[in-house]
Amino acid sequence: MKIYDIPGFPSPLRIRVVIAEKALASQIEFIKVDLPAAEHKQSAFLAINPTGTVPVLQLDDGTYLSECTAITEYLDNLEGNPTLTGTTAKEKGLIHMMQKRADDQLIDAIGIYFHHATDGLGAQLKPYKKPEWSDRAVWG
Ligand SMILES: N[C@@H](CCC(=O)N[C@@H](CS)C(=O)NCC(=O)O)C(=O)O
Repeated sequence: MKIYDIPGFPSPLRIRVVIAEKALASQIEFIKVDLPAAEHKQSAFLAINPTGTVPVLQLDDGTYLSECTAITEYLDNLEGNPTLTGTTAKEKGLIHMMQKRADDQLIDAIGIYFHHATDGLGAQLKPYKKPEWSDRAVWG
């Protein structure tokens, strides 16, 4: 398997934690995507993930999986302990609920604030900024 990501960014870090917890590092090759140089907005990368974000997991059969929740679920369903996404119906439901809440109400809100209320990744990568959106991110 291959992971397209860049060290030090929050979403790639989420998956690196999963890989560490599941002890899968020896099975994964990391491919660095140069975000500051906007490599993730070029056609070659958009062909593997049209949303233009990292991380992306490439399976050995060539399938590409993006979105941290989907990658986490895939890796968790491979063999090995611990189980991260639940074993019973109740655990799976509760963990899915908390991941969705964390994404929608925390991580997305921080991202909106970062990209629109600060310089973020720079004008070249995010030319469109709407500072008022950061109020929505902070105050709900
Ligand atoms: N919903 C996505 C979000 C991924 C994401 O926003 N990744 C950031 C890095 S932390 C990214 O690629 N940002 C580049 C950009 O937005 O231009 C996921 O869960 O994987």
